[in-house]
Amino acid sequence: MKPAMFRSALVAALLSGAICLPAGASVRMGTGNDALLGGDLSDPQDKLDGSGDYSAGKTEAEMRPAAATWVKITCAPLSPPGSAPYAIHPYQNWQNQPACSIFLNRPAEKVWYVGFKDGGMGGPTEEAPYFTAIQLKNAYKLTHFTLTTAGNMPDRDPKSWALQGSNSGDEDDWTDIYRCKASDRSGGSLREAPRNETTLYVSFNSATMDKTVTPADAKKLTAKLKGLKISRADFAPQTQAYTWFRIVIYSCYNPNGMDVADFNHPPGFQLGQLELFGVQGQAEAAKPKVPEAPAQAPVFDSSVSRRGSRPSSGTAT
Ligand SMILES: [Ca+2]
Repeated sequence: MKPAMFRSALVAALLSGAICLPAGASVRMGTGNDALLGGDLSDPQDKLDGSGDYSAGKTEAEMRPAAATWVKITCAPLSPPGSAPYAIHPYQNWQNQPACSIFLNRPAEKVWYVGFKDGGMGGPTEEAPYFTAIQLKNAYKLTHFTLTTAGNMPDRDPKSWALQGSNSGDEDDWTDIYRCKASDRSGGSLREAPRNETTLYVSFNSATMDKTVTPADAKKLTAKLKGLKISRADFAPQTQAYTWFRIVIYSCYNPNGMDVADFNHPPGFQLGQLELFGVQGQAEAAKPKVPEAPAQAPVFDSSVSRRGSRPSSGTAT
């Protein structure tokens, strides 16, 4: 292919959003807890420290961190009632590595882990992905986010994944903000090494940064980037504000399966941290629910919440 043809094919592919930008498009921020930008939407005051026991079999209300400012976290997979309790809600995990870990500011010590065999249903798929979703008190247009890998076992990194927004949190109501469809490391932006690395994904470049992000975020970014230029955005500037955001994982680098060949290295998924940043906006009202059946005399009281039922709608206004 001639260089000009290659360039136009590459531009077309990038514009279509069909492929993940090549490694290097996203900015490396360093490794360890100090690489985080901090003050993100899930914990604006950096009050959470990841301490505490998240392995006990207590209720969600008992285990939610007292300093948490979000409305709600939902996640998958969870262990259905009656099965082995690998993870019974977003704040609990048999190995003290619950879904909420990705908001606890300590990726060097605490990660979200799902073993494919032990509670992971054999691994994430397009039809049944893993996710952690967070509902915030206000709606935001996402301007940038960071992902931090776990400290070991790089093959548990997400391979195909997306960052999505919603104003209902319903299973069928999520919009891609950024999607990575990597088939190998060269197509993704998360690196095998170094571990515990924070990668920044942006909807701006250095020239447009100050008018895109909040003044507080501009200050943090300027300090952390230390003069490093951002040549291009990873995702489109957002016009829609969302109250819900989620990281959804469709595959990891280690293949799916229920076999554990090495008990010191079971196949699974791990993620160290997710930081979300945005400017406050007005959420579109969540779509009204259309009743699926004609209104008849109820045969059961649907107001009674059932254990294991889907999360209820958010409170978007
Ligand atoms: Ca944080």
